[in-house]
Amino acid sequence: MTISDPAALNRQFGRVGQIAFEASPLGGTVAVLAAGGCSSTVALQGAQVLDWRANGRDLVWLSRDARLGTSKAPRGGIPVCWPWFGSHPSDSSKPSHGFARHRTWSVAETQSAEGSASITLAYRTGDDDRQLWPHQASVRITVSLGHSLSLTLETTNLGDEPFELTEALHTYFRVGDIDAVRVEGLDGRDYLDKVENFALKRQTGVIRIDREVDRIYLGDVTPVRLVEATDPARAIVIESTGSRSAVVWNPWFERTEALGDMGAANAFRQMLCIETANAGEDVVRLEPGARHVLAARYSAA
Ligand code: TA6
Repeated sequence: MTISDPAALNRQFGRVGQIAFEASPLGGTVAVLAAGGCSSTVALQGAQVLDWRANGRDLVWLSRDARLGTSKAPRGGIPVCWPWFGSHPSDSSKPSHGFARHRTWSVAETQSAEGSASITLAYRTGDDDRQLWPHQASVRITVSLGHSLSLTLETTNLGDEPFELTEALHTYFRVGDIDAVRVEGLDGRDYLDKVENFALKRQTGVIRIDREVDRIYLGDVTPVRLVEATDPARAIVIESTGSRSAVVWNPWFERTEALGDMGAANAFRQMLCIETANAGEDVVRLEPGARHVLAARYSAA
């Protein structure tokens, strides 16, 4: 049984001054991590990181309409897309980005040391998931806060048959102004342009956002740097392992309106998703008993 009562979680997993469980004003239970002057909030719903504050800055964007405990995952933070990324490969009636972001995860363990704190949340597929995905698996995510924020997403095949997995850490970074943003590190990479029906294209130079951008970059995608021209010294560096794809997404005007949960018509100006993924042709095949680990580390200058 999943324990989500904050008092019970604090007794079992709380770490004085570093990890506390609370009833969130958004609804639902969250863990608040504090370490080395940084903080981060992780919801049990979807194991979704809701914020990350470091060097006095809010680095992760969350819609002002975000709520926990509804049938929709909060827009923003770091949703976990699992066990498929985007539309289901053969049945578009199934939920976008899989079902893990809609489930309540259990707390498996917490750790703390001077300057660092981490929490591991776990989910095991069950009867409720069978119609959506006919496999058995366990998934664990460890969110570690210190000088950087790290997420490690580990999938184990608990069934008797192999399965294919796509997934992503769908990180919404907060930016000052989208017009001043550039993304470095993907020059020369091929990408699938979702805005143009998955046309295969090649990136030349840095990425600038001046329209709807929805791309799956393929191949060697680490490290990637998110830089703002107004303050180039304060870049965010994204390093990944277990990934051969990265997604860059900004919905721009029309998609923002269509989404309906971005909080404001111009909210897209303050966010950019850079997602560490196994997506596109980067599909993971897991044999019975096998394990795959996808990990991202975010460091803010
Ligand atoms: O990662 C980019 C993307 O797959 C886009 O195509 C976009 O629609 C977005 O994720 C958000 O998906 P959601 O299901 O959260 O509305």
